[in-house]
Amino acid sequence: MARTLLVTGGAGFIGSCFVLQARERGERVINLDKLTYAGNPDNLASLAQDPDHILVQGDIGNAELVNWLLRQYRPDAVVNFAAESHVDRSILDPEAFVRTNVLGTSTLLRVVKNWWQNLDEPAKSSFRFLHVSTDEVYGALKPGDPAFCETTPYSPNSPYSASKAASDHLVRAFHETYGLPTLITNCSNNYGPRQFPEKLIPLTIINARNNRSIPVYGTGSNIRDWLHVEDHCAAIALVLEKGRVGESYNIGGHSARTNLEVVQSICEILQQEEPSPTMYADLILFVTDRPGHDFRYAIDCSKIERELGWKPAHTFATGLVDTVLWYLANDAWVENVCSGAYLDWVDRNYGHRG
Ligand code: NAD
Ligand code: TDX
Repeated sequence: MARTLLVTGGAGFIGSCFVLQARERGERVINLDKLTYAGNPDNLASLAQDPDHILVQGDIGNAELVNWLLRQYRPDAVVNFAAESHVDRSILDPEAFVRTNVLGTSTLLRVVKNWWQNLDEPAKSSFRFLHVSTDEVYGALKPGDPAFCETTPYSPNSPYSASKAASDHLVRAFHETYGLPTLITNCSNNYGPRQFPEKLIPLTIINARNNRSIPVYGTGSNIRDWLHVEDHCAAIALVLEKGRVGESYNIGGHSARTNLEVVQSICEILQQEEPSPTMYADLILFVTDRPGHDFRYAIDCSKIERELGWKPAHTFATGLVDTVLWYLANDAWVENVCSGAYLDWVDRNYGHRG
């Protein structure tokens, strides 16, 4: 029988990509998603008639619901994407991040652990709980520092990364204390189709196309390592299949760029695809920096490459072109997510930056 996965947060940007890939592999997916502003069933429109994708609206912190789903569907693995994911929102409302990322993950772990303890062999030893985390838990690097590896001490700087770090520690503790067969992945900045436009790359594409200014925090010299979402999800599937229980795996794209380089590249691609009489790059506006803005992230992903044979399939150059083309071709998706609630956010985050 095909494997069953309980995926949480599977209507978001990365989770939906993982769900689509899982269905291509023939796995049955139970998708538990609260459908916050970031959760979008349109991301899964191609699965609307698929009986092996079951979308359940609900919270990972709802113990009764999670318990019922486990008993009803008996998943072979839980893959936890559910989170509040935007650093700027965590600066304006940290508690929402503690509620889902810390308390929600804690409840999910407890309920899954209680259910797992009563499984018979071989289901018990083959079960996996995979937690999707971020490179931001390691803190910020200075220009010449070596890239983050799995043994780099945690040193989170934003309420978002602190809440993700706390959830990683809980996952680790459930393995050490109860023997729950856990795995953690820590990845760098994702990009690709269906990313909510609060994040730098889709925000830049959408603002430029609408002739609105492109806000670059500070001087634009902060560095991120960009990973295509499909490469990230392929890596998660590999860790789920072959990763060593109790371990964590870093996943990166070998594509470190300054924010200004990223924004300028997008403007060049747009100029090529939809030439504008005024240059898109003229829309770049340097605005007040993000408080506590991490200067640089870089991922050493030699462990997953060496142990599991993973390599990213996309280069940033082609991946970025494909991403811009996806946004150009999907006006209806863009219009749908740029709703009233999103406009409120734009006002709250950018209104005071000048
Ligand atoms: P996203 O914000 O696009 O999606 C998050 C999803 O979780 C949404 O569908 C939302 O409705 C759902 N959700 C939120 N709270 C929930 C709750 N309490 N119960 C159930 N569902 C809930 O985020 P994303 O970019 O797809 O990120 C997915 C995961 O990957 C997160 O854990 C994030 O920390 C991690 N991550 C993201 C990136 C990135 O670059 N986007 C990088 C590293 C790690
Ligand atoms: O308007 C903007 N202007 C700007 O200069 C925004 C929204 C961002 N930025 C900068 C801040 C960052 O240095 O661009 C960089 C990328 O910003 P985000 O897209 O907000 O991502 P980041 O803060 O790096 O975090 C992302 O990667 C790690 C995800 O949102 C996290 O969920 C993930 O864990």
